[in-house]
Amino acid sequence: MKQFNKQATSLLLAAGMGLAATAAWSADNLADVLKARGLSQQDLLAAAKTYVPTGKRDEFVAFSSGGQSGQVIVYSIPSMRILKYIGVFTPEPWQGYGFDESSKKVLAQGRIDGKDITWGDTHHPAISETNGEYDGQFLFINDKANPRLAVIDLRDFETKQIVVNPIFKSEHGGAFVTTNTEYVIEAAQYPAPLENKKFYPLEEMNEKYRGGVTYWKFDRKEGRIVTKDSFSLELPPYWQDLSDAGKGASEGWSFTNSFCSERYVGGIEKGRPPYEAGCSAKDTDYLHVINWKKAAEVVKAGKAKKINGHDVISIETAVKEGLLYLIPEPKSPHGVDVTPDGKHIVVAGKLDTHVSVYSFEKIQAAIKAGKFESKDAYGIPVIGMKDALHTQVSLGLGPLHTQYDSKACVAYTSLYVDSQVAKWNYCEGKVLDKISVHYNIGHLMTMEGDSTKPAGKYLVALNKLSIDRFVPVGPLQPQSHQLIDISGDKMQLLYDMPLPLGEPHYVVAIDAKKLKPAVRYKVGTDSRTDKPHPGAVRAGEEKIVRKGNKVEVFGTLIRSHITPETIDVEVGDEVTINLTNLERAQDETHGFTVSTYNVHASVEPGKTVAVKFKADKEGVYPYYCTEFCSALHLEMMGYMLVKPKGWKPSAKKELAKGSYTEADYKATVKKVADTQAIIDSVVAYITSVNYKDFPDVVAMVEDAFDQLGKTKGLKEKHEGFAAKKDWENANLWAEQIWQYQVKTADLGLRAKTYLEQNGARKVK
Ligand code: CUK
Ligand code: CUA
Repeated sequence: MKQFNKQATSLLLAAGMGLAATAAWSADNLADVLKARGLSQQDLLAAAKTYVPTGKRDEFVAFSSGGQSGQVIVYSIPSMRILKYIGVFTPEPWQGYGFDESSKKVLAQGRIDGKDITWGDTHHPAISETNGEYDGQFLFINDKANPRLAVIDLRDFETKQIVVNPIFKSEHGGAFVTTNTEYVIEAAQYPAPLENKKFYPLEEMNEKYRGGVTYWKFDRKEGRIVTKDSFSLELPPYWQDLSDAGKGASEGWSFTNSFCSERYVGGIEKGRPPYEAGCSAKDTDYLHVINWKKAAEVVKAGKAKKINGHDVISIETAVKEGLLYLIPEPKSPHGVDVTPDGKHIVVAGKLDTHVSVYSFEKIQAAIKAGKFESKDAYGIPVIGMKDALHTQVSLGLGPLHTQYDSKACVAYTSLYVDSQVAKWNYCEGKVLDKISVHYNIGHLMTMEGDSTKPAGKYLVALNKLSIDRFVPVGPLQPQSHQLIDISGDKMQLLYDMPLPLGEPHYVVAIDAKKLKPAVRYKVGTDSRTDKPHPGAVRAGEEKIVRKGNKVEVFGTLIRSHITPETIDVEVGDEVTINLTNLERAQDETHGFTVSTYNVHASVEPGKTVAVKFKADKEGVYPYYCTEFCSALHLEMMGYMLVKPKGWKPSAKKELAKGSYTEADYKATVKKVADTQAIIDSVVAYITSVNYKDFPDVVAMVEDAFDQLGKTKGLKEKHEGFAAKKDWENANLWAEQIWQYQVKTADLGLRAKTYLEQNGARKVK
């Protein structure tokens, strides 16, 4: 503590001195602020460790399950700033997810028995791995409620695929990846008959109900799960819970723990004690130890049976082929976490104070020697707990999940009942430190802490209750993620973060430098398939095609207009509007909606998206861009006119005219000349430096000239109208030149600022 105070004081001093030197922006000094806000020196230190100044970036990016929101939450560490919500199992309007045609198709992959399921209970995100290290390419996440798994591509942070588990009715132990992301593991939770739509009474639990674990084959090149190459292992009707893939020493194996190996069936309404009593009666449950590499070969050899068209290895075959073993684990365990070197497997029993550390070497020795203490009711060999244990450590009440540090042998385990995190040494089996969290922690997570190379530094506690931490917002309270500094011997609580979007169960964090997201799409890309979109067009190719009662629009978006600006249809027409964003500049996203037709698209630079609907109501419907994309964003609109069938105008009528004068025209022409002078000076600067070394600037410059290029022929046009003294047309076409100039200048100035701030050099 003394040490800490000294540190804090010198920090305070240094900061104070810094302020004194540059305090022009504020009359405050640090000591006054601390006093006024009631902050301690320790608070100040925590703030300094988490604060990311404007313009700077965080070190790690976290992907959190969004729980019942069916989404993924992306935030960065240590500032704990939220960056994005990714729509996964649930429609997400901002991204157009579920409101445009391509993303509807992704959500439709998640239909079960032909029914839309538009919510999910996401639990465990997993980042793709290469040699057991996070590679930052893909993210997987499971849906416990409706057994599904989703693939998110981290090039654009979009959900690309949803697969439905063919044999489970619920699941929990996913998503966990093997060390080179060959497979994504997903284990069942509540046992049920594996055949779809098959009914058996609960009295036949032992015979007809089954659990299991599915190995989803992942094709990294395609970025998709290949369902036909995926397979499952049938398991007894124990309630499989969490899984983890072996690594290093245990490469090729996977581990899935379970509870309710009692196979109890509750029934309060029948006078039977409830599940919670019957499912925790025994002192031990089973850890499933599975040789997935060998299992894949067994499937290849044709030894699996088909259930619902999916390859399933029966328990009998699994035992005969030596794929499946059980080890007792105390007591109603929850987490199973393989150590970074793959030599140990840590299991925590919710109702036991201990964590059990199993030795993979001992497990293998027992298997080789054929040394089993018994067989379970399904004939699966059971390895004796003593024969497999490395050590057991008493940590506290309600141990759940474990994560690892960059320091050898150091692990962190959440203590649900104690509301604490325990830091301990799994090699020597001793407790090192404990810290209180607020409150009732479920998962915890260290940076890259479930990979072969944990990065240490920070730990996030995912607390189930926030109780008194935040400003009250009603009975449904925010979730509470707490950031803890684990760089020293003693853990230090740094920051409380409320999460307002469903209960996150698990989160994974990756070094931000490993992520390589794109800033734009190749023009005309369907982002959900990564292929060229059939509705894409380039500038000048826009058109409206009618076939019977089908109207298809091929349009474009660029600041600040939508082409076309009028869409005429008849009542009952089926309307498809394809839109391509022609921008190359970073972050120039346009949105699109047609009023009251429940469609929305987010169209990032280069993307092509379609919205589709039936124009079933006669009337006038504005459509517009939904992202504030430029000074004239509000003008980025058009009208869809839904006319009665066979409607004809009664008499030829013209659009109303303005009352422009020669003076108006001359003023506009002058404005155009002045703006051109600004553009010329910016262009002179940009071309005087090495702008070609900055890809973002090159894209901006390309866009700028694209905009300016559109003025071609317009000068002749307005001069032609001026010669005929048509001041309205002369003025408006001159004005249109200015509109393009403004966008050019806007981009040019942004490029100039970027170059100045990023150290561009003069070139000859
Ligand atoms: S689970 Cu929720 S606290 Cu689904 Cu991994 Cu443990
Ligand atoms: Cu495009 Cu607003």
